[in-house]
Amino acid sequence: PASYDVEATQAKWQERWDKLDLFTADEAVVRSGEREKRYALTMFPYPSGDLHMGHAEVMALHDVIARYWWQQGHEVMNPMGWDSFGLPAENAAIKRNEHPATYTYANIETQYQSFKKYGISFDWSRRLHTSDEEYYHWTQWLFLKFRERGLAYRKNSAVNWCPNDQTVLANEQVVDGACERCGAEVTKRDLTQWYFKVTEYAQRLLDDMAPLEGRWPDRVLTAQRNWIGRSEGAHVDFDLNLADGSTQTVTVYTTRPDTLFGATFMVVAADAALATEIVAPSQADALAAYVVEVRKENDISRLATDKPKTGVDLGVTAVNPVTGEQIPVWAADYVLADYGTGAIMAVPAHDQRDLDFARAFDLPVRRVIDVPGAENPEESGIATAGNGVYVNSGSLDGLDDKAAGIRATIDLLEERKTGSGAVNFRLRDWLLSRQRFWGCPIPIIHCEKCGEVPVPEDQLPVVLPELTGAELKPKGTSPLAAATDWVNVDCPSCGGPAKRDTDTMDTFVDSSWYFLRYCSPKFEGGPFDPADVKLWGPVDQYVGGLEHAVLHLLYSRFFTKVLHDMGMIDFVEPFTALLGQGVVINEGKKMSKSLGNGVNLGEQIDKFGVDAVRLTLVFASPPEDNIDWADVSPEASLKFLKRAWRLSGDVTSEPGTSVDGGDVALRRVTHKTVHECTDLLERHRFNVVVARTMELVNATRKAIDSGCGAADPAVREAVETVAILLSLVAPYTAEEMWERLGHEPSVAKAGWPVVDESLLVADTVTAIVQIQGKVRARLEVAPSISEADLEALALADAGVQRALEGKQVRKVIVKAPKLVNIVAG
Ligand code: ANZ
Ligand code: ZN
Repeated sequence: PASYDVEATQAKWQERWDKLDLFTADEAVVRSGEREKRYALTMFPYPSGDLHMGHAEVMALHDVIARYWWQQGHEVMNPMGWDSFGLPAENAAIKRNEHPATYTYANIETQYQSFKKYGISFDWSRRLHTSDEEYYHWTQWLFLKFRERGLAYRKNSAVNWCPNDQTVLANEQVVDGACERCGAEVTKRDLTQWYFKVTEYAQRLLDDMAPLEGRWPDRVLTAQRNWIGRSEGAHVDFDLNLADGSTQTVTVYTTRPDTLFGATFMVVAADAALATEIVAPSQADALAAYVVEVRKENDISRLATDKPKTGVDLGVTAVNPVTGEQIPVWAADYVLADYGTGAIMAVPAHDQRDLDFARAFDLPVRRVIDVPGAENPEESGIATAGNGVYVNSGSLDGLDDKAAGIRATIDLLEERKTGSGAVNFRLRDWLLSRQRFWGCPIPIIHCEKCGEVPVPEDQLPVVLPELTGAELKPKGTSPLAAATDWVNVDCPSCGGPAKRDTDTMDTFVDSSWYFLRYCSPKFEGGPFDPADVKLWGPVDQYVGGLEHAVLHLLYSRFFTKVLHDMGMIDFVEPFTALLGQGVVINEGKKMSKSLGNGVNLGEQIDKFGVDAVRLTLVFASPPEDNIDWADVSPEASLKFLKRAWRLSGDVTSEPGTSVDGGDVALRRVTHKTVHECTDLLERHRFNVVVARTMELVNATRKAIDSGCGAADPAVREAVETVAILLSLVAPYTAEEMWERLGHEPSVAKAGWPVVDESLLVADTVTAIVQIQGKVRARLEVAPSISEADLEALALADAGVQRALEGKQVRKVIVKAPKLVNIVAG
């Protein structure tokens, strides 16, 4: 054909690829040592609609890596599935009055067809859906194993509540005080809920980040580090004198034990049980009224430094363990109940929040560090946090170094047994219960006699009950409770009447181990076959959005460590390398319905074809950067693909023709391109790979039209190289070119071109220009330069012209490309 028919090419190759079955990863060739394994993974989607531009981008980038690995001769496992439980699909289903299952599986089918059309090198034999019974069977099994290890437990506490989604949320799902999913402002509720004990792994989650340095984006590592929030300091015990004459010890956590001599009052989180426990009867009503107000606030506003301080005097005193002074104890919102111990020693001179509080309630301020050049906070109202000389601090007086002060205080506390050095983490346990229908049921039975009883393993999975219509809707308590036949069961332990747990699990539980299931998706003896995970794991390259920096990417690390400790896997980090792509925006703004600036992927594909859309996304920017659809041109991409395609029709030499003796200039361009692209691919500079491919196409076109001509074997070599490079980005065009070049499919397995190093060496030579036998200039010229061109260059050289001033050129002897001899006089 004379022109490139995008539609027909897509249809043709979709059918052929199905038959060719190119990308089913084979354990046998890895076991035999024939090929090295590579595990390429991209985050699986929620089935809450058809694929959109964001999916298209991440898949296009990810596929470059997977396909490059295949070309390099590796056995690549590149699976895909669906994160099919959860709020996005459930909310959408409810809106349409459909059952979440019907809606979810219909969308999965739609997305599956889109994926196939999109031509990603997925291994579909490993397809999984987390909402399938055969999958969530093992989510439940893992929950029970975690519980056996003390890593899943129930407790009552004030939890984050999304009033819109009508369910609790994990801390990680509260972003700036709002629900991560719907943006509604999050409030607090007292509830008994299930937790995973992530805190037990806090230190290891930090330590194991070292090898990820440079392989994961810095901002993800930083986000995780901050989220885990390790700090070093001390626990200090204060004896409280309560209103009824009794005493009680309260421990505070501080990062500045060295300021203990300046602790002039104590503050307890108003909403902590401790406040209500210790409050004097005369202050109890004031506290209760205050707590009602505090509950309405989120943590961010509570900790804000710029807001007026509020609090209630609890009417009790505490003894400062080093000064022996009686100091007042207050309740306030700026101390959080679930951080540290929920109580602080307030050092107003050296902590601004404490100072603001002291000023608001007329509490004493005492400077204990004299910071050179800083005003005394007692007068200035500005707390000082820097290094200085200790004053009013007993045995510390005269020291002038923070670290020494901290060490000395901890020694003092430990000696007197009123405290000790301590490490604190900001990380909280992961709240996993959800009051929603579309999730994995928690496999626990509650028996009045026996308490929590795990569902026996041979009775897993606990399958979701059949509910319909209004029963499915969120109502603040779990919809599963409506299925009374399902809820009421015999206790597996005593046989008495008991009830199933009616909450479902956070969907992030499902996605915390899916990458392991892919290794043996049909395995019936456990969540995965350890031998297969040993073969494929860990994931060599993970590609996806970074909005899950402290959610999925932290939870998966936690699961991996637990499974390692259970002896089921032999690695401790799930994702060896992580690439986070930017987002596709339009006209400078995030695509949204309200702005009406959405770009429909299907329409773009219909208009320009899959390859042009993919190429546009890869070419637009480095993977990490955002892509503004207003700045790119899929039309230009299509034009380029047509240019490339046309080359394949021009080649006249036979496949397999020896390239020896082919045009050296073009060969140099080809080999330099491959050499550079290999390096660019390793560094994920995929946009530059496309640019280099474009240059190679131009050079080849020029060689055909005005250079060595289409019959030169160097032209075939160049066009074959273009096809292989394009196979990473534009698979349809690449296949079509490969076929037109006389090869059997598939170009996906053609193999990466081997670079001839001798063609990479500098492609210039030095020409010497002599006048009367004296060297006057050295010129870098192409080895193929003509005698006439070299003579002209030599005579135009500034140094040569100076030497010739006032003289007449009598004779020029040119020996291209090395020598020009000028005789003048
Ligand atoms: C006395 C002190 C003096 C403090 C000083 C700071 C400066 P990070 O680094 O985030 O761990 N704190 C402890 N528990 C708290 C709670 N539940 N809610 C709010 N604040 C709390 O912070 C530790 C510091 O935050 C602790 O050290 C404590 O104040 C405060 F010049 O103790 B510090
Ligand atoms: Zn029982």
